[in-house]
Amino acid sequence: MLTLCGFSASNYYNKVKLALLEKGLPFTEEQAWVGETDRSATPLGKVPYLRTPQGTLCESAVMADYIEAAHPQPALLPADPFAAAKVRELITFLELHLELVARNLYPQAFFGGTVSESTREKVGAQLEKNIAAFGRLAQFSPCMAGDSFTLADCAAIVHLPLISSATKIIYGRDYLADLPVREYLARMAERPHVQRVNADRKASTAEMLARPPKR
Ligand SMILES: N[C@@H](CCC(=O)N[C@@H](CS)C(=O)NCC(=O)O)C(=O)O
Repeated sequence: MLTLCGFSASNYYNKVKLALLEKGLPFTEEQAWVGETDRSATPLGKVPYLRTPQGTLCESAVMADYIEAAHPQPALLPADPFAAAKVRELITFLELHLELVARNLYPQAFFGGTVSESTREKVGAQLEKNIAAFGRLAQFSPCMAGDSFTLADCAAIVHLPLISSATKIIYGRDYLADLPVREYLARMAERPHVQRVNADRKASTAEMLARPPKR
């Protein structure tokens, strides 16, 4: 049995949770807020982490690969090595060049902090460039990597809304507006497991924001 540890407001947690749900695998959830994680499982204190019968794993990409290799059906990666690499290319691009860059805005966008003017400018320019490049890789037809639902969709469904919201809040404009992201997310939200992840996310976000501030 697998245990996914972390909390449902986290986009990286939800990427793995969606993959588990779409694969129909039994798993349990163990709530661990940032600051309350098992450091033997996640040395940087990040979530998610995964308990498996053989031991623990951190880093969501590693978990997704492990889950896919241990439970190949239903497949969330194409069997063809090149097609599978194209799926991973989209995930890496989304996380390294979009989400991790936009993450610099989250303290102000979502947590009542402030980001400096120079960060605001630098991140804005990087996002503009990286999102245009992402638009040349992403297919949205109807899924991220073409016809089939893959791990790239598990990533896009959880990361893209955050990038839209953060840029809307900080720059007054959704930097993803030129791509068919809204239509894509609406299409994906027809899937029952996406609805479950989104409902859990809302409940967990409310719980997170109601927690007493860290000292
Ligand atoms: N590369 C990591 C990123 C995970 C990540 O950044 N998680 C956030 C929550 S969404 C976190 O734990 N932040 C707390 C921290 O970095 O200390 C992964 O893919 O699992």
